[in-house]
Amino acid sequence: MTLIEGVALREVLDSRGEPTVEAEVYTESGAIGHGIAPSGASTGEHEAIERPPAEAIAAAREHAVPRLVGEVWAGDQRGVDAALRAADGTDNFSEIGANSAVAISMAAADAAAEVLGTPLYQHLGGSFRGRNYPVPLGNVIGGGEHAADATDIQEFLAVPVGAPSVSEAIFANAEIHRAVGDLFAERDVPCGKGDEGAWAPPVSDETAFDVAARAVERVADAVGFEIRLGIDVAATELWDGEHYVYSDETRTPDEQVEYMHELIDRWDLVYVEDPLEEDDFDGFVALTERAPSDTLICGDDLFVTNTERLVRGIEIEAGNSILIKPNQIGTLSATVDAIDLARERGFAPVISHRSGETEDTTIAHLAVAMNAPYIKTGAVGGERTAKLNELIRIADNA
Ligand code: 2PG
Ligand code: MG
Repeated sequence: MTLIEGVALREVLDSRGEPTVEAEVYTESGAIGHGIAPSGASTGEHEAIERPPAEAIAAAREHAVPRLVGEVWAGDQRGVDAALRAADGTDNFSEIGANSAVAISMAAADAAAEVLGTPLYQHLGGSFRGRNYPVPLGNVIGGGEHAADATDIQEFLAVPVGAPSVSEAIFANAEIHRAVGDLFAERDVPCGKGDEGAWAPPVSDETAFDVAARAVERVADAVGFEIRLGIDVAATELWDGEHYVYSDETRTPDEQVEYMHELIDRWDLVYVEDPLEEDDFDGFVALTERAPSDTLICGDDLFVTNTERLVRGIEIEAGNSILIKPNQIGTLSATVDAIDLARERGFAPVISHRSGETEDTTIAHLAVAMNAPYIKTGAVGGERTAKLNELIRIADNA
C-alpha cells in the first residue's frame, strides 16, 4: 500500500445549491480518490457537527491534513479515521466539522480502491461480501422539512420487496414516481418537487397515502412482483416539546404511538422511520412491541449512526432497524461499526442519502460492501440516480 501524499479540500455545490466540502486524497503511487459530504435538512440533535464549509475546510487543513500526509497508508481506513478523530479532538467533530471528516474519509477509501485496482465496494467489503443487493426505498411523495406547503409526513416510500433484481426494483420505483405524478395530474393537484425529487403536493397525509398506494398497486400489477409502502415521519420536526403538531391535529406521545399503529395496519407499512421524536426511546419500544414482526421500525434521528445510542436502543428493543448516514458520525470506520453492531444484534441497517446530495456514489458501494438489506437514496433526480445507476452498474459488472 502507498502513503497519502496530499489532501485537497474545496467547496463544491450540493443539490440545493448550497456549498459543501469535497476532498481529494492523493497517494504516492499517483492514485486520486474523491469524496463529497452530503447535508441534511431534518438533522438530528445528536448528529456529528456540520460546520460551515469554509470553516470546516480551514480547520481540516490546519489540524487533519498534517496528520495524514506522509503519515498514513491510504488503504488503512481505520488509521485514516483515527487520524481524523485525533485531529478533531472532540467527540462530535465540532472542530474540523463532520463534513470535512466524512469527505476525507470517503476520499481515502476511494483512493485506496484505485491503488488496489478494485471497485470501491470490494475494497470496503472484501471478497466474501457484496453478493446481495439492497432493496431501494424510493421517495415518491414528500413534505416536512423537504418541501413547503406539502405533507406533514416527510417521505412516502415505495418498497419493492419482491423485485427479482436491484435494477428491476430501481425501475419500478421510478415508474411509481411517474404514476404518482399522473394521478395528481388527473386530480388537478398542482405538484412541485421537494429536495429529494419526490412530488410535493399541497395535500393531506391521507391523500398522499391513497395516491401512493394506488400508484404502487398499478406498478406492482404491471411488473408482477410485490411492492409495499413505507414512510419517514421525521417526527422530531413535528414535536413541539409536548405534542406532535400536524396541520389538522395535535397528538400526545401516546396518541402518536396509536396513530403510527393505525397507519401500519391500514396501509400495510413495511417500513416506518422516526415515528417518534429523537429522544423518545420508550415510545419506540411501545410501537415496536405492537408492530407486526415484518415491519421495520427504523431510528434515524434516534440513533444518528452512533453505536452508543444504538446499544441503548438494542437493549430495550427500541425499534428493529437503524438508518445509516456516514455524515451523521463523520467517518467510514464508525459507520461500519454501527452497521456491524446492528447486524450482530438483529437490527436491519438501512444505508441512506441526505436531502442535500451530490454526484458522490460512496453509499451505493457501502450498501453492497456491507450486504445491507435496504438503501434509501430517492427515486429520481441526478444526485439520486447517481447512486441508483451505480448500483445497477455494480450488479451488472459483478
Ligand atoms: C432523512 C433524510 C434523508 P435529511 O430524514 O432520513 O431522507 O433527510 O437529510 O434532511 O435529514
Ligand atoms: Mg429520516
